[in-house]
Amino acid sequence: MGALVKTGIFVLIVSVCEGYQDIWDYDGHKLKDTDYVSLWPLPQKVQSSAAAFKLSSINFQIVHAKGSSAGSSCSLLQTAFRRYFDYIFGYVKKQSFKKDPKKAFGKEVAELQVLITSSDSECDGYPDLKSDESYKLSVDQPSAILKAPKVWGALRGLETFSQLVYEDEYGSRNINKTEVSDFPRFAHRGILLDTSRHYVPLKVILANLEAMAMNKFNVFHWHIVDDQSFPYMSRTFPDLSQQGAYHPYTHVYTPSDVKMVIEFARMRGIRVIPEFDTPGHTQSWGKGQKDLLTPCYSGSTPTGSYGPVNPILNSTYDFMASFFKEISAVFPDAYVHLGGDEVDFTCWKSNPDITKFMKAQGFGTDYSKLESYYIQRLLDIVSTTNKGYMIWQEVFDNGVKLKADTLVHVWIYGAGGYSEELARVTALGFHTLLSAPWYLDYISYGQDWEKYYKADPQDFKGTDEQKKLVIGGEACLWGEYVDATNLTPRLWPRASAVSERLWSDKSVKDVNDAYIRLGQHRCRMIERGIPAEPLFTGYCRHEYK
Ligand code: CP6
Repeated sequence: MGALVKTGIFVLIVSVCEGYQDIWDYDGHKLKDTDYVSLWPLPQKVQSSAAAFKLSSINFQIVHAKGSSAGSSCSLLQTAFRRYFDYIFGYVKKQSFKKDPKKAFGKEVAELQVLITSSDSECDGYPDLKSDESYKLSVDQPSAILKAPKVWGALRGLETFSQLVYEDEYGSRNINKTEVSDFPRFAHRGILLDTSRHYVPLKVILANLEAMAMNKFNVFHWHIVDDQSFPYMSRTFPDLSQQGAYHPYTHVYTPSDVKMVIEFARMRGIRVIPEFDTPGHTQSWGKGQKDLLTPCYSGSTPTGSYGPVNPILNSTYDFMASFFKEISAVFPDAYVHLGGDEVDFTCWKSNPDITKFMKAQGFGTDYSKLESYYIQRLLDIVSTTNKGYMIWQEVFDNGVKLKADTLVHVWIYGAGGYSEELARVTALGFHTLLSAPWYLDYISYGQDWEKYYKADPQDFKGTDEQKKLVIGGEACLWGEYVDATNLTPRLWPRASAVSERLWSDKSVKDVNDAYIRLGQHRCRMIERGIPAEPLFTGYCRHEYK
């Protein structure tokens, strides 16, 4: 198998044998496997030349440029400098004893200057849907320069800079003269993790936030509770986790755990959007909150089991008002995800009080009207907390009246795919994001990353105006078959396919080229301590840490 790889102004000829890559330049010189081609996701514009410079761990520094609006008081950048310095020189100690003959003569990049150009760097703020993540990077000697309007772009540029550094055969660090100009194609690039079907320890969540930053993802959609367990420790309603978590002390996220996740994410330019899914998927809520769920009946007697949230009691809405008041204070993001998916009507149908209510409201036997009634009231409650909301597509499908800034999350991969739904949602002027092609908990034999890579959120019939309403997408890792033992390798590098689709230009779709870069990106994640699974046969230079 052979492929042409275009990296900026140079064309490299690549031959692939059993997954391991030998890469040759246009003159027939063999390049090291890490040269040139390991950028992921591919920046909007890269121009690189063959001129290589050295980086030495003794001399090299990442510094604030003169005139930057962020200085050493910006801990977000200070800690990012430290993190990327460590990633760049991660294997220095394992240098071979062979002398590098070129070393004495080679030109060196002695510093990376980081310049925040806008008067407000946003160093102490939270990222949001409108954050500017653009940056420009110029690698030359003696200094490389990274320019970004805001710290968010600087974070993305630091990642790119670190990806340009490669190790030569003597173990020293090299970087080629390069110009990068970059910005994301979509503003919302997320990962959904489910911490209800299995508890996911804090350190696994943090490791995945770190991996997300390596892939320029910027939203952690935290599907924190569901039927199986309620690990979110609420200050207002402590019984929810006390009774509803798998274990009341060890399998919960305390207020300080939640704070840590939010701050760790912020430092990496990642938003945390919590999902509290109702009225379905709420079995665990019922354990610690009496009368919240609908009692199911067999004829005229209660069976002892419960269905979705009970939509006919005022106490339900009082509870939701206090609960979401707390949530809106704990999570700083401007959005919460309110779920609304997969509501099973069987229990509602069995309950005589509900039937009576349906009649009184004139709903007939259309239970989706009852669902809409509930969601409508919930949305009104959440609106008063000054949050925007995201909902799963069923809420839109059922004709619930939505505020104009509602984000409709498309997840159903129907017989006709998902493109008709995107067309319907955007035709009514709603913003939308896509998950339907990116259910990473689904596994199958072979290289399924290609399938994720080929899906495009703007492939549907619609006007340019409609296409602009697509804000991005999320890769979902539902937790039924996933816990701390297999979460990270199941997610990476398969989710990386989604990160390039959401960051890079629409025209970046050469699967052979992607295969080469993704293989190297995966090895880099391993070097950085993320146990990402292999794409196919082959090996990494530093597999065993
Ligand atoms: N849990 C919740 C799930 C799913 C959804 N919501 C789901 C449904 C179908 C597939 C995968 C996941 N496990 N709360 C749907 C959004 Cl194929």
